[in-house]
Order: sequence, then structure tokens, then C-alpha cells
Amino acid sequence: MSHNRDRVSDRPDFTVDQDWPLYTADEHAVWDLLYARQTALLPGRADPSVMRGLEALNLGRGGIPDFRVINEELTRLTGWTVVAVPCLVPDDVFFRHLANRRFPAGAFIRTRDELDYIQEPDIFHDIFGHVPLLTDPVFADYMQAYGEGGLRARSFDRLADLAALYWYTVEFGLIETEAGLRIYGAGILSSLDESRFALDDPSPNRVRFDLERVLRTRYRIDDFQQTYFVIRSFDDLFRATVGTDFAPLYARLADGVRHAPGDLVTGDDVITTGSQAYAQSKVT
Ligand code: HBI
Ligand code: FE
Repeated sequence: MSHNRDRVSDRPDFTVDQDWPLYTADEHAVWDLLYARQTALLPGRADPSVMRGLEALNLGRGGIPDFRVINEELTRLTGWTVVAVPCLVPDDVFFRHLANRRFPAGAFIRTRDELDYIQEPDIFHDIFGHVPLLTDPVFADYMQAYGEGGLRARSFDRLADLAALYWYTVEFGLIETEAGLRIYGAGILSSLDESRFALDDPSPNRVRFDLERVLRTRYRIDDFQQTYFVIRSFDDLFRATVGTDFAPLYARLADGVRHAPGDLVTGDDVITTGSQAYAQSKVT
């Protein structure tokens, strides 16, 4: 019962103990299954820094990782730690953790009935998807800055806009490498089907990252993305965001102009014009 997703924390920072000894053999087996599926698929698809992070943290040693073990190495590499939370935590709590280089990770794992789709962030999404890149020094700094920016956005009442930046980078970002487009977003990395769709399917648009364009773009939380934004490097992403004053940007966003998830707009640096066939096939 300990890894129930309805568990509540009695601490102000919403953390809980991971209670690693209480995972069942079947829960460990679900991790192994998901881990094997994704690591078979990701070489040549995930950005090399993701593969390096998976190895550095030894996330495939067998069974659900123990956060105490992850943290020894992660702290040494970039000063980040992983803390366990029951499920989603409030925005301000989430941002405060990030701003302090703590990544809140769900402690529960999905069941066999929901291997391919789960709405809440579970331990596989959070640890397999998010944590490898926290070993990359630039990305690690970007995540901390996002937490600080989230706290600032709240004071501008622009949190809903800033959330699109997290969505289209940290969760669903693509990166250009010399060998072609690669995945770095955790929402893609932790999904068998989207790991293929995001790179190979003719349906979605792939557009070069532009901060204001991204902040103006709505996103889907219920299905594959209709547009993926492509960065050139984590340095580039860092410069284009952390190195930018958001105040004038937030002021412009008050015009209310927003783009639908599948739209291409004037000024886009388009890498792939998507057919949107997949999204259209879902419209009833
Ligand atoms: N809580 N545990 C958890 N994980 C998240 O990814 C998360 C959250 N709370 C809020 C939140 N994300 C969003 O507000 C941000 O991604 C914008
Ligand atoms: Fe996530």
C-alpha cells in the first residue's frame, strides 16, 4: 500500500520517503520491462547526453532504483538530488524544489494495465525520463533556472504561459545533432510510441525553437504533440531563455495571441511540415 498514488505528505515541501524496501517483486519487474523496452529503442534516437546519463546513474542495474543510490552519483556530478513525492505537487512547491536543485519524483510505478499511457508522473517517467539529463551540467542549470523563473512568472501571473516552455523543452523537446534530430524531452523518452512518433512520423511539425513562439503555443496533454520544437544545443536553449529578460515578453503576451498546437505561423523556421494526419484521424 505504500506506493499508492493517493498518498499524502505531511511535510510542507510535499516530500515523502521513497520506502524503497516496500516495492513488490512485480513492481520491480514492471520497471525492468519498461527499462528494457526503452533502452532497446533509444540508441540513435535519444540525445547522446541522455544515454550517458542513464549509464552514469546505472539506472539499469535491475529493479526500481533507490533514490539514495542515485543521489550519491547525481550530487557528485551536478549537485542535484531526487526527492520522492506522492504524485503531482502544487506549482509553487514544484518550482521551489527545482530552484534548489531538487527534482520531485513520483514514488509509485504504473501497473501493467497502463504501461503505455499514464496521466500522472510515475517513477518511470520521472526517473528514466527526467533524471539522466540532470547529469548534464548545462541542462542541470537550465532546470534550476526554470524553477526560479516559475516563481517569478507567478508574480507576473504568467505561469500558464511559462508552462509551455517546460512542456516544449523539458517534456517534449527535440535537439539537432550532427547525426540528425534526437530526443531529449522526458515525456518522449519515457514513451515507447512517442519515441518513434516524434522522430519518424510524417504527422507532426518540427520547428526550430523560438522562445516567444513557444510561449504563445498551446499544447496537448492527452495525446502525441502536434508540433515539436527543436533546439541546437543545451547552451543555445540556456542562452535563449535564462539569458533573456522575460518582463517585456510577458508584456507582449498580454495581447492574447496564441497558436493552436498544430499551427505553423509566419516567422517559423520549419524543419518538417507535418501532415497532421495523426491528429486529424483522432477528430471525431
Ligand atoms: N509535480 N510531481 C510533479 N511533477 C511535475 O512535473 C509537476 C508537478 N507540479 C506542477 C508541475 N509539474 C507544472 O506546474 C509545471 O510543469 C509547469
Ligand atoms: Fe515530466
